[in-house]
Amino acid sequence: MMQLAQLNQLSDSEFTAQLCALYEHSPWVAAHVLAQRPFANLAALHAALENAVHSASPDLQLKLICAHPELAGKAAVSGQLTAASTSEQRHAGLAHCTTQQFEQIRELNALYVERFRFPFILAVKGHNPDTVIAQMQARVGNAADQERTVALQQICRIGWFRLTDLVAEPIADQIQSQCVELAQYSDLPEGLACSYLTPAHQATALRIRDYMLAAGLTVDIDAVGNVTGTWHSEAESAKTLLTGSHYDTVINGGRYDGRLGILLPVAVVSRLRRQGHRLPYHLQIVAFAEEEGVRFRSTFLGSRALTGDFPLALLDSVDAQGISLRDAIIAAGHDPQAIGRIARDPDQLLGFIEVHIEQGPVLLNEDRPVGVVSSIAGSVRSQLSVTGLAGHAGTVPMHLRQDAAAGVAEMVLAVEQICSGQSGLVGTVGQLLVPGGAMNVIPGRCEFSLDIRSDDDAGRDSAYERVIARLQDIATRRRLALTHRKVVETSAVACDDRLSQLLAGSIDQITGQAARTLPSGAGHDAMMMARITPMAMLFVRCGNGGISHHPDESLAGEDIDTAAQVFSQFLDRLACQT
Ligand code: HGY
Ligand code: MN
Ligand code: MN
Repeated sequence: MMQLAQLNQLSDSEFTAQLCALYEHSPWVAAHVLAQRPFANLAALHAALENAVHSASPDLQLKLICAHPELAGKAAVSGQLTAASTSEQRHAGLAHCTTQQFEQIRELNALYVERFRFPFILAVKGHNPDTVIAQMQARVGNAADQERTVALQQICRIGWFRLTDLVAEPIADQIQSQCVELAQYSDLPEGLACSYLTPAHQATALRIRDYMLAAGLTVDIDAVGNVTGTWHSEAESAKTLLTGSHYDTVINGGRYDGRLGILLPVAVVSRLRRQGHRLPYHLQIVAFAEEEGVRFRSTFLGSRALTGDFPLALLDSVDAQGISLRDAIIAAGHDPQAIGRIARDPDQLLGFIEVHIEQGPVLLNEDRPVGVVSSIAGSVRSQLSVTGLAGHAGTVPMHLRQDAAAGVAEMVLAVEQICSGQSGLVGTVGQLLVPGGAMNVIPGRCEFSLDIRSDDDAGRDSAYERVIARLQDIATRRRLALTHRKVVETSAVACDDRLSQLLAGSIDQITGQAARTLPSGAGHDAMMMARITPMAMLFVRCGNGGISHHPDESLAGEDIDTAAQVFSQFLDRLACQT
């Protein structure tokens, strides 16, 4: 593969010649971006090529669309396809489909061309004859302008897959630009919010699927929206090592939380495969669809589907718009009835390893790029509601008020005071709301959240009881009613010694420094996976004081490089023990 740096140096004619196969018989696309060199990363080059396609005249766009062959069509039968199309159609099984499939595709091609006067275009990577036929059947009824848009989008996807097969870039550049690209899919006009199964979340899943396909993985999106890429071992009966992290985010979050743990394994596997590397076990990278608990206040939905304890009772819970979890899953095109089939067989697993940003300052303060997680703090999270008496802000004397918000304000300070008094204990009120509040009305109701964590379960549980008791005292004294409901309760989890030692040995070898072991105050999918298989976690240093769950979350390229080398070394060390 050519390095992007080399491509940037080529003469104009060599550059155009190198990229002429990306867009079928249409070298003008590559020529169009010549003047924009040098490209900082592959994503920037692809964005420029995509812009060349979308900004071309309608005539030129139609010419580009018509330059494409039919799928399993006459050109394929007569061997007239370009090398790239030949390979793509062969990998999708179109050169060996059954007579019936072939006949169906031929009929659908004819119907499609008769309707639209241009060929049906699909990036067939990851497809098979049946899914190609399903796509043709789904699209043949579209409106003409819609199909023209889809055809150009598919042409750009084909171009991107071909580009990633042709040109390589430094792993840190790839991961950084993919984190930037995924952060563009947001529920917000500004900043990153990717809540479970929103349109932004679904677009993120499809882009992660494409990253996995480009890395040569077999990809599946399951009934709760987890995107799983598998690198199959040649030993069919081999066990599976799971890795991955979540792709949903908090509101106004950072671009690395969760995503690094998906993109780094994908990038490492892509390079290992191209180097002809083989593993004696299957490697599955899981992009978990829901970990943060933002939309339905239930965390770890993605990983709990794999561990077989997805909270089915929650399917009737509703989000802030009154949409049930069940309806959100169905609206995203998934089948709630199929959730039970996602559970993994623990006997088939070697373990689970999660790569994640530290989300704290320890590695930064000790000038270490990576560390091994010793344990993950457990947490108890509750939704609380305080009811007082609404009234006129101007007429009710202060001593007669039952002000719900004033009561909660005192309660928040009580949480802070109790949780400040015990090492390793933290307490947070992250949400606080006066439903339907108005400036001139004494709050009759106030809702808030409570998140208490510690790496010591007993200490956390006793702190939680003391907090609730204190909140009740405050409510009683203020003639308020307090209700509270636990929504999450996860015990602290120790990481597996054997896998952690393999990680530590990999860190020693790659960094030349004895590995630092540290606890995680943040929760992670790994704590769910620990219920069915041994797990370990690799922490990667964060910049900006270690800030996270914030747009200033940051990660240095050299630390991505180090983490990728450690991850790769870990895979090999595990292989030696398998
Ligand atoms: O809240 C947490 O610890 C994680 O970021 N979901
Ligand atoms: Mn998080
Ligand atoms: Mn996370």
